[in-house]
Amino acid sequence: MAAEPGARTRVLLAEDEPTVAHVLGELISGDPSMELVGVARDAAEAAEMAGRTTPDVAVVDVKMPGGGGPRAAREIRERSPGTAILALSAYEDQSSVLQMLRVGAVGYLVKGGTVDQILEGIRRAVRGQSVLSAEVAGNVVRELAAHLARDERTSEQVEDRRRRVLSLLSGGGPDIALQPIAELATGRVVGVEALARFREPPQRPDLWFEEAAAVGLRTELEVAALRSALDRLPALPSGAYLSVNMSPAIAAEEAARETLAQTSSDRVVLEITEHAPVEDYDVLGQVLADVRSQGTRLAVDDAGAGFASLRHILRLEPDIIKLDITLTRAIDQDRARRALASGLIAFASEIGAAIVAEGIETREEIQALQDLGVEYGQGYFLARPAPEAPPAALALAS
Ligand code: G
Ligand code: MN
Repeated sequence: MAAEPGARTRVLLAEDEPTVAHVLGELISGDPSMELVGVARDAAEAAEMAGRTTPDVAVVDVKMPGGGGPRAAREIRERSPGTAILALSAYEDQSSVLQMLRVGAVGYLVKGGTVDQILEGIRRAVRGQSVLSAEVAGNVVRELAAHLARDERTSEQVEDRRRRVLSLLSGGGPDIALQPIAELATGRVVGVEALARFREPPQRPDLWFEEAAAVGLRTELEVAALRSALDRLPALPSGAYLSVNMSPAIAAEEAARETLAQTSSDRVVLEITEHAPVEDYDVLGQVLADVRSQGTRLAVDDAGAGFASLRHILRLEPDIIKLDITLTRAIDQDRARRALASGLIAFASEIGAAIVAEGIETREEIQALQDLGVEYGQGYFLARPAPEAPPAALALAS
């Protein structure tokens, strides 16, 4: 609801961490166009204060006690329907963001944003404009934009998505395509990556996983994909390993741990993407230690593309480092890519890891990679992902 011209924007802060509450409180009271009407420490208190003070904006921590941000947001809306709710989080947690939006938050701020970003976020919320933190990762922004664009976020739509994911799961999960990983010098197939494929829209695997996450079924979908992938192991050329994908957040989930415990072996490589942040290295480390003790090797996927590269790789101590497709692309024509790749290659040999280059599309890229000392690769130039398992060796026609 728009404040009257000249009137100060009345802001309620719902935040249980005292230091954050203090800093934000100071920030809001210090701005001449704003007035802090209260600071609530849990969801129930936030609802009560909102009912009493009917603020223009409520800034709500997504992880607060007493049912968390989503409960606080829901109850604030009930007691004070004119209040615009802004979710506040310590990190880019996609599922909390989506939950908050579903119960009616108009936007999202990341703690640690600049003073200006936070104040501007509050001003935009009161003008009825959507608020997106600049720090929210790209895929989250896409999801958010889609959500905010919909005026009516009906529970029917959520139910419909959920049903589609559940129906895929009850049908045995996604299809699997197999793409060989070959020794570049000989074409010998050393491994095969299993990739999830979807016949139904949105078809793109990343979008399917995002949709599943939005309806609380991400773990289920990842585990289904993992199981379907592991089923293909007997079809592989003898001696080739099966490389399966998993996001770091899922690795610690009970269902994933069970599947891994049942199927880990020295013919399995677990690829952990570098695109997603790792929230707890200790937990992830323990899970990975368990599967590695059964012979499973560990690969860092998409290296050079995402989060905290070297620190991440260093902590996971992988057996294999997969160079991201964006580093391989036209590497023969680009010194900067060669420099970055050669840094990663030196680092890999330092820690005793093998390098696999992803996304090779030309002979020239293979040559440049070999000149840099890369032994293994995969990509359309070698073979596209296909439903059937590849042969034991690829013909690298010259
Ligand atoms: O995140 P991950 O590296 O596991 O994903 C690999 C994706 O890249 C798969 O969807 C696969 O189909 C695709 N892919 C594999 N090889 C190539 C390639 O040579 N070029 C392009 N553009 N994509 C590829
Ligand atoms: Mn992968």
